[in-house]
Amino acid sequence: MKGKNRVIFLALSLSILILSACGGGQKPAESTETKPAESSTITKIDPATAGTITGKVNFEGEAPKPRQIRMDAEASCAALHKEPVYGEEIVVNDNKTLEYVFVYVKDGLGDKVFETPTEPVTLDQKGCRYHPHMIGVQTNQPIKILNSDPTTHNIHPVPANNQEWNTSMSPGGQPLDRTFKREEVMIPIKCNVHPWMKSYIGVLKHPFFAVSGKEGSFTIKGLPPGEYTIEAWHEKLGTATQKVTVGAQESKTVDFTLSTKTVS
Ligand SMILES: [Cu+2]
Repeated sequence: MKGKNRVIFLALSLSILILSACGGGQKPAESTETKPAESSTITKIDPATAGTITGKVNFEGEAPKPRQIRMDAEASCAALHKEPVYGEEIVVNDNKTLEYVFVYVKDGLGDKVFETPTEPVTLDQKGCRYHPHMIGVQTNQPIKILNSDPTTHNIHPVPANNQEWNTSMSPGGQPLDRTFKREEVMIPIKCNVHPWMKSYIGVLKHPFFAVSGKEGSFTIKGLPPGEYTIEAWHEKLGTATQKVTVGAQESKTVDFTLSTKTVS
């Protein structure tokens, strides 16, 4: 390399080095953590304008035969049941609707911030099962986890967007208090001791969600007027979405249909 070229080459190399040192590093991962809101920014639910969405989640097709759970591997669990126990992954009600569908406002609330409830949602381990099978909470809302069984459980959420943890809970021990900081639909929960134990927790930044019940119905109350996308999420049958406009004090019906064909 000749004199002048060499100088240019050296200068270029130097600037690349400086650039890499200053700005070439990895950007910190963008955090979607929800901090407890300042009271001044909280959107208060106004009962004079709040709307409601109610509906049902219908099941189409032939209901799969309920799967019997065998607890023989753990005598202390089996001893807690006189009747057969069935899986809750697909529960088709007598009226051909589905239980345990998480229905929530997926889109339409913009940047609105809602108060974090201080009241915990309880998740119990009873009869070597989770009760209830599915819950919803807001980000940073406490979840109170109980062990009502005479056996040890090891509760283990397996989130994709939140902190993973697992904790052993012995019989008669203190309840656990836990929170999730980020939105996630849904977090699977398992027990490291009993492979048949499974539940789901939906975590949202707002209070507009519900879990369909024994009649397959759900109610989402207190919605500010607006245009919303509502999603129904089922652990085996996939999701369905619908758009709905809710006016002041309006009550809208949104029904969903899921089948073994809707699995996405
Ligand atoms: Cu367990």
